[in-house]
Amino acid sequence: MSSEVSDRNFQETIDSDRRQIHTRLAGIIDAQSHATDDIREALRYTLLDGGKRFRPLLCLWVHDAVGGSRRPVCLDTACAIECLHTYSLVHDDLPCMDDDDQRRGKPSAHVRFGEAMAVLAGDALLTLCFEVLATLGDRHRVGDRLVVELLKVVSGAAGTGGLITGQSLDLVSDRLTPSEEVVEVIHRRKTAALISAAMEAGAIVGEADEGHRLHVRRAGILVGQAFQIVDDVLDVETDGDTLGKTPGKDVKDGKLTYPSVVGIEPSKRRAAELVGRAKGELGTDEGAPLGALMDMLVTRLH
Ligand code: GRG
Repeated sequence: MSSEVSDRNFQETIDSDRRQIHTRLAGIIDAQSHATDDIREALRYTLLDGGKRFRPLLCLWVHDAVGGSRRPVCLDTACAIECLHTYSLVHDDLPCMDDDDQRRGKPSAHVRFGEAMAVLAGDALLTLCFEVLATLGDRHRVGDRLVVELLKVVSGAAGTGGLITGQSLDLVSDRLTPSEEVVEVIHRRKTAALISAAMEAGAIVGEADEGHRLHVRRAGILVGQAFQIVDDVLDVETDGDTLGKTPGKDVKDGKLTYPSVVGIEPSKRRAAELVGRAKGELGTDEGAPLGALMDMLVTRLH
């Protein structure tokens, strides 16, 4: 998996793919013909305004890296995963969860629309993910087998095998005995599972063989762990404007984080090491776009 890429090409590709993701997400919301104006506004607010689009980019770039030829199918798949990710942020911010009133540089959904509407918008986004995946065959020439594979991988990351267990452990993490192992379990479930699923989904749509898929899945877990460590470090080191959410919240809430267990500098080193191992799994050269996207994770720290 490799191809040379200059900084300019890299940025242009990211910008162009982000525009495509945005346009497709807007189309997905517009197609919700029965949505009330309130729900449509909440969907547009949460999904279309902000977000780095890291998961859909990984999905698309893995598809390209394995030599896939179904970009439009992959764009729908990537957008479905972004819907699911956005649901998790909307529900994570609720007063009964992390109680955060800022997200993506603006008031959280429940602050802007009220709690009930935020719960509904999150539910709608979660459902939308599976609707978009289940109806891939209506819009593209894809077989049921591919659709079922995608549904398996994404639901596996969304349910008790991933986000739900990660979040439920995170909620009680101030009462867990601090250790690197415990933090890693939480990170694998609440963050790495979905990032890995996004990458594996790109490999599935790109028709990678089982061996290749396994490497992609492993790389996804490593990148996902690095991503959450970086997120934890940024929570300590960055101001609210740059972060787009309330800084220092993990410490205030007594959350178990990587920096709280091993310290800031070892956390940074660990994130860089995990990204290096992920690139090794993929066989990605320094200059290849997928490797550069992973590096972007760690360079967010400088
Ligand atoms: C089931 C009620 C209910 C809630 C579930 C599943 C869940 C809530 C929360 C998932 C846990 C979670 C939010 C983990 C954090 C992962 C993470 C680092 C999110 C931030 O991702 P970025 O930085 O965000 O990619 P942007 O805004 O750029 O998309």
